[in-house]
Amino acid sequence: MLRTSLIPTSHHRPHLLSFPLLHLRRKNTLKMARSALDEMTNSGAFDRTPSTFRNFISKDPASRFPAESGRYHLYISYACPWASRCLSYLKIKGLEKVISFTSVKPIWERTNENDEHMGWVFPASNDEEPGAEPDPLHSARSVRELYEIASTNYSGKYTVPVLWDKKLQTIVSNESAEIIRMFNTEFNDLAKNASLDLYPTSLQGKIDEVNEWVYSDLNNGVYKCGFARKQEPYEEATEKLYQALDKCEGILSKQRYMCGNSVTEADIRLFVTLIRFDEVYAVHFKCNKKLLREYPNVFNYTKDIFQIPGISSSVNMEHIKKHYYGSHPSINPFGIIPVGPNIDFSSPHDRQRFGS
Ligand SMILES: N[C@@H](CCC(=O)N[C@@H](CS)C(=O)NCC(=O)O)C(=O)O
Repeated sequence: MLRTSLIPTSHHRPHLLSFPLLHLRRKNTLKMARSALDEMTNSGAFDRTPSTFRNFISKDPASRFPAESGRYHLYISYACPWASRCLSYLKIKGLEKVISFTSVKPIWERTNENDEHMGWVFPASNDEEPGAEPDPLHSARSVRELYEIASTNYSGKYTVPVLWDKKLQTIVSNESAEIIRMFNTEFNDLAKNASLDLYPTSLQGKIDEVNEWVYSDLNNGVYKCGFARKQEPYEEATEKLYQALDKCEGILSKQRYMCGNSVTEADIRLFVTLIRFDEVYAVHFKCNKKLLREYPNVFNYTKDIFQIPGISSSVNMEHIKKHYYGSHPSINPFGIIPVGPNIDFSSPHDRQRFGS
């Protein structure tokens, strides 16, 4: 069986060569993190480990991973914001008939009887957990098993998303930021919505700039708040989080989307965090200084993105709530799921005031 190299093979994208060992040294551990709950520095701050499989699908038929209909499968969890951004792309680009997908169950379980690892697992049948399905390709019990099929010596985290190549029986990529770029451009000969470009050349500089602070202070920022084990890193992360939300509110009071008056990658990346904010992060990750609903522009904007055709089907709030409240016993030992607030993101918004 062909194995995918664990060293990034992104020779045409050299800036992506961020070898994980540097991070490991900083964390004073020679073992890679097995789960997000292990990703702590000595100061009690949360520090996310980089992804490992970094191959690219290309529209060039001669490439190792050419864009072909029916060849690739996307494994996701509806709960996970990184996986959800890939699913959002699959839907809005009209790739449902080209790339199949499967969601795991929302609550982490033991992945192997021989050790304590907790992670993503598949249901045994279609009825076990609405939205989740058994693995259609290998009947794997866990996402961990997929990584073990792809590589015999993998020792990192068993994360979703996983973009799987059915032909070479391996993982193409487990980095959502790169999977969405592939979905945006490389399948355009097969996509129903090929003309939608969420990373147009003219806006790339702007999108990259927004992505940078949105990633560190919001997407990852909520995790830094929630997983902090000391007061100081929690407060530092909270301060940056609310500065970033205030900045979004300012931008969105002047224009419909984050990079102007057309929707871009920056909006999809921001949306996956905003949609989880009041339902989960405000309570579970202690992001309660202000709620999303208290930011009129950001709140209406979240509804606006939710109502883009295809997006609402990438949001499964039941999985989202079950996962966070049920999978982090160090934060929520009894796994109680708060009953509220059940926001209706399909209700009217005021964003048409900027034009459509
Ligand atoms: N860099 C990855 C991050 C993915 C990630 O952290 N996924 C989380 C779920 S939200 C996961 O699968 N965690 C499993 C674990 O921590 O063991 C990406 O953006 O694709």
